[in-house]
Amino acid sequence: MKNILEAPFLQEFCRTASNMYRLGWDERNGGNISYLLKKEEVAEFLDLNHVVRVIPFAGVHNTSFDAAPLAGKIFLVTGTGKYFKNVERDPANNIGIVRIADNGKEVELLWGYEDGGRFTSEFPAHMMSHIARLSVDPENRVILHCHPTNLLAMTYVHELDEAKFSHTLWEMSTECIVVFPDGVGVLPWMLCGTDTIGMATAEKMKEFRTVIWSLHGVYGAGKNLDECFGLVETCEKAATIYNIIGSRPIKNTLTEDNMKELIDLFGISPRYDFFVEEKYRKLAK
Ligand code: 2HA
Ligand code: ZN
Repeated sequence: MKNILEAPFLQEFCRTASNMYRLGWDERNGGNISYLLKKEEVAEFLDLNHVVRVIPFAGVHNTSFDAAPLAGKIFLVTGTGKYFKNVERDPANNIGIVRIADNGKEVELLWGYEDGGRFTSEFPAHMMSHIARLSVDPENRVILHCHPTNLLAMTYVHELDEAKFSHTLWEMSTECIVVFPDGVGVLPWMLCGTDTIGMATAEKMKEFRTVIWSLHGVYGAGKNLDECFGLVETCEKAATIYNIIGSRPIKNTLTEDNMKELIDLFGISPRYDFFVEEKYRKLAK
């Protein structure tokens, strides 16, 4: 059996947590990541018949969430109360590898959380989001939550209308419409760590890979850690530009005609219903 601390998927996970910390997206114990692993890749490093302990979902928060659609799937997940700052230095205490039990109500710990810890309090939101993303994209493996400063600031001053919020982000740099043509979903402030916000997030995840939690942070989804990280990074960059502009008068911006040129060049299909001009709105499915 190879050393789990040398597993490429674990090392990449740790580096991602460090990068998120250094960018200021994960202060204190803020944020969480769940990464759907391939059984074969885990089997090279861990005995899949050895369950360290069984952890019920219900813990800090009560949950009626049923993870049965994910039964048997293995996830690498950040621990509750743990700091992203410490993940890379001490993975065994700060993250864990868990398998969803057949009853859909608990997980089997295969490795990690060595100080007796457990998965993030946002676990139901993560698992519900995985179920939602997998239903529209079987390749989706990552759900990531964090508190990027500028996106968060933007939710204090921008209307929380999904179409307007997405459009503003698209205007803030040329790359945006290419990286997230699906726009961003926006939820109002809701109590975190609950099934309710989990279900609302998952519902949005059927349409969007990015879901803004107003006055709190963001959820991102993706096929791999790089793609998911890059998505949040691009949204956060756009929000940074929005905040730097502030209330100064706009003299130039990306127009919808500019966006259409990018759409045609990259062969993407954006949320045309988020456009303003009728000639583009007509193209909405
Ligand atoms: O895990 O970010 O939303 C800490 C959080 C909760
Ligand atoms: Zn949070």
